[in-house]
Amino acid sequence: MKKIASLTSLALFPLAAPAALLFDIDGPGDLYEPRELRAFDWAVGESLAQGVVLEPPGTPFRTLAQFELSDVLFSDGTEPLPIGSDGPFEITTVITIDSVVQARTDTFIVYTFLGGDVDIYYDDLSGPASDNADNLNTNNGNLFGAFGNGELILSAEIQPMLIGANFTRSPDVGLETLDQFGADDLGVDTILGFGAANFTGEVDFSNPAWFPDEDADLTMTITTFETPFASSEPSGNGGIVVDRAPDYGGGPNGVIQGSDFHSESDANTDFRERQIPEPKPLVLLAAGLLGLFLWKRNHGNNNKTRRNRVNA
Ligand SMILES: [Ca+2]
Ligand SMILES: [Ca+2]
Ligand SMILES: [Ca+2]
Repeated sequence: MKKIASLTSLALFPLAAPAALLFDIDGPGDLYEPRELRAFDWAVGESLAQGVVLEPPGTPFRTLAQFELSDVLFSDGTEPLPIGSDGPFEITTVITIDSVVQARTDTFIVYTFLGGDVDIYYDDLSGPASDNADNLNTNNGNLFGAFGNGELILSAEIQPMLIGANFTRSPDVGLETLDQFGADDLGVDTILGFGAANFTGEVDFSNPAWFPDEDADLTMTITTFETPFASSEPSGNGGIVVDRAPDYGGGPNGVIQGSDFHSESDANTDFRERQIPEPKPLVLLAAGLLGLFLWKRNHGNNNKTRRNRVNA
């Protein structure tokens, strides 16, 4: 009887391990096959927190962020993807986060997530050149929508979170040029600072040609919100993400109350198969572990147990 219980526990262990989630980089295309997905590593992109600058606690606001995928981490290796002006395809994401200012000091701000959406697109670049999320094109007026077009391959709903993000303003330093990537294309100064965000998303749509498994969840980490832009080209004249160009309020970035805050950002996304809690297997697992414990105590660990008693 005890042996049966211990065998049951061993048989249940695979259920406790993270399940593999399959991903096919080019969906129905022939270049790639489905492999076990671990994570997406996005290229440096950008975020725009709309109307939040210097607003007091309790103020709701929306943050938009956009990234192009640069590396796919599979269980058997990493697959680098073409980015920028390189084809033949691109995978991009557009993120909408609704938040509220939770607390702030002169140099530190924390935000609470109310919700939001993550949409991921596969674009075969068969549309106009302006559909290409090439940051070098971002200041010629063509960026608008480049990160949010193509075929929707995954959509997730951001879960509310008490403390979701933070931003620290570097104290005692003056303003700098916001666009320090190549030429200054924006002509805007900025305060200096950095922040981060972390949230989970419940996938409410996945395209089976790219994600053959039905139920997936993800954890998204925006590892940095940072000024100035030092390693990627900010979009400006062409607008950012969904609906409009940055509004600096006529002053430097991060200075005029009620204006947008524009920052360079980096992000990655971890994927996992959805784990639906089922009490019954957990009870069985507990019973199995108890059985294994009793069996080992009565057999394998007898000598050790006696020795410990002597030492004590
Ligand atoms: Ca394929
Ligand atoms: Ca695109
Ligand atoms: Ca530039």
